[in-house]
Amino acid sequence: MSRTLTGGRPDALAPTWPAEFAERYRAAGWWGGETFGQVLRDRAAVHPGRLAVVDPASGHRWTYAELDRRADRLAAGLLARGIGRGDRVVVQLPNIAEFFEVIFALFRIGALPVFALPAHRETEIAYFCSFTGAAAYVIAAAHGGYDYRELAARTKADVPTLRHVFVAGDGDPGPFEPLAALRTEPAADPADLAGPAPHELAFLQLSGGSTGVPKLIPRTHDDYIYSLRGSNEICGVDEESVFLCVLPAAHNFTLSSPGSLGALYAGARVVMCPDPNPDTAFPLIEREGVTLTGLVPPLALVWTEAAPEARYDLGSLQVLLVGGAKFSEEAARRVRPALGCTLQQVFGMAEGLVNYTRLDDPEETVVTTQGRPISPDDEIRVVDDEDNDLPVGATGHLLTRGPYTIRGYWNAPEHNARSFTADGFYRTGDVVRLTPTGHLVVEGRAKDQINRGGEKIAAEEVENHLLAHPAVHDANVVAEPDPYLGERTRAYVILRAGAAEGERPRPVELKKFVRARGLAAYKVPDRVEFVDAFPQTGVGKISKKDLRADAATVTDAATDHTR
Ligand code: OOB
Repeated sequence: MSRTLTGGRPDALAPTWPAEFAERYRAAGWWGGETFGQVLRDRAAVHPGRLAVVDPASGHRWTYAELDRRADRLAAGLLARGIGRGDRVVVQLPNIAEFFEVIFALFRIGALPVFALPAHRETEIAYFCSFTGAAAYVIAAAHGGYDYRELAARTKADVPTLRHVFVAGDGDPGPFEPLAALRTEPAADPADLAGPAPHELAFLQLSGGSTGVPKLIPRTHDDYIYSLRGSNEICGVDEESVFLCVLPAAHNFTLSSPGSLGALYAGARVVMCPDPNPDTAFPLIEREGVTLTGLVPPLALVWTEAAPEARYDLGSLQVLLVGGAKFSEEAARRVRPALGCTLQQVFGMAEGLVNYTRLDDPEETVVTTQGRPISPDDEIRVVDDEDNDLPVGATGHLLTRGPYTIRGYWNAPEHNARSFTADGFYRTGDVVRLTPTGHLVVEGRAKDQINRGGEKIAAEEVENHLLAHPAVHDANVVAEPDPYLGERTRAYVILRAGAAEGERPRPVELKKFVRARGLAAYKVPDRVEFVDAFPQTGVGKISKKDLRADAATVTDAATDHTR
């Protein structure tokens, strides 16, 4: 049973770097002693009139001075409601300007955003709120046809620590408080805004995970800001850059590789893209002079197909970052001819390590590798099943340690014993090989996870929900290849022997059942297949390897595809 935080300092629940490593990272200049609250203050002082955030849906065009002022006023409103240093606040917002107002207000008072995705539903949100003992939850009234006020009402009824729900944007806040009401407080006492120290936690990010519930990733100001500085340098981000925020703003890729926070760190401009379709994104690229953006492989394919037909001038786009899942060589080769920009592959993880192909890498390296680490102090090991180091070129498990890779998940000592080596290397679960130039090639994955076009699904989490169905005896979820998404989910299910013909659910009913349990739609299995038994290994364990092989070869047209 996982422990739930009820009080005390959240930093105490985050494993941290041993003193000698912290000293080394500071001495090397990686950890620069900055905090997010201060960075925004500094940029607003240096160029108050430059545009920081553009939100086409609301028409907001906030300068650095305006974003800074808004963050201050919101911070005052939060403090007045008793939210302060160390409090956890679940933030679930679409790509709207207020996302930055909220997170910088929280950074400034030392409260910790917990970054939920718009796709998350009751199961995930209730878990994030209760596991972190969140004091507040920030939503938009409705988005993408979904009413977050209803989700918030149910969550608030279930989670005793949750004192506040705040509603961003112009929508009707229902029974909750609109952000606008928080902004009416008189300015906070600057002493209250002194904020956290650079080595303290900035936020909790979500892990894609391979376990029953997502794990939380504690990132500090020092380590995260270092990853931004490093990313900006590698991706050529400077104050003239314009970053288009296409994927969900809260995802680590969109936030920091180099992402919107990299852009704001550089004093550049962030343009919010309300949805990722070329019909929405392309006109924004033309109008706002977008210079770089980041996409998952399936979207990169859609954009490269749409670009030659597009009526919009995409000439400002210099760099397209593609990551989150393996980008095929063939698709990678199409990027420059179609979009006229440089491709950078990104192989990163919310736990830390981020690899990029470099702007001056030869084309072959860009299309055939997933890049090399940001930092000279990123330690990379490629090992066999017994943790023995393998020679360069051999394929094995990727372990990593470094100045922006966590030393453990938040409040999860049991997981940490498994996910980290005794000397602090993170077991990424990725199977890779190193090229002689030090670039990494992702060859596969050893973790029990499905990577559905960049969206990560822990098999165990979905299996647990299937097992809750009264007619289900056992369930195993694996990846099956998909030409567009790379992978999608297939559930193999054994029904209870006693289930009479009329009581046997159809695949579509099991999917509905999982969805009705309040799980994000992307986790609902794409296919459900009924079997009498699971293949076994020599010692009688269920062989996921054989199930994966079956899913890769047997594509039964009769299987139900409705989601
Ligand atoms: C990014 O972060 P997460 O935390 O959602 O997922 C991390 C995992 C990696 O361990 C790997 O399994 C997979 O996603 N992955 C890739 C990949 N990029 C990520 N697999 C193959 N090729 C790639 N290029 O997904 C993330 C975080 C920061 C930047 C970019 C992606």
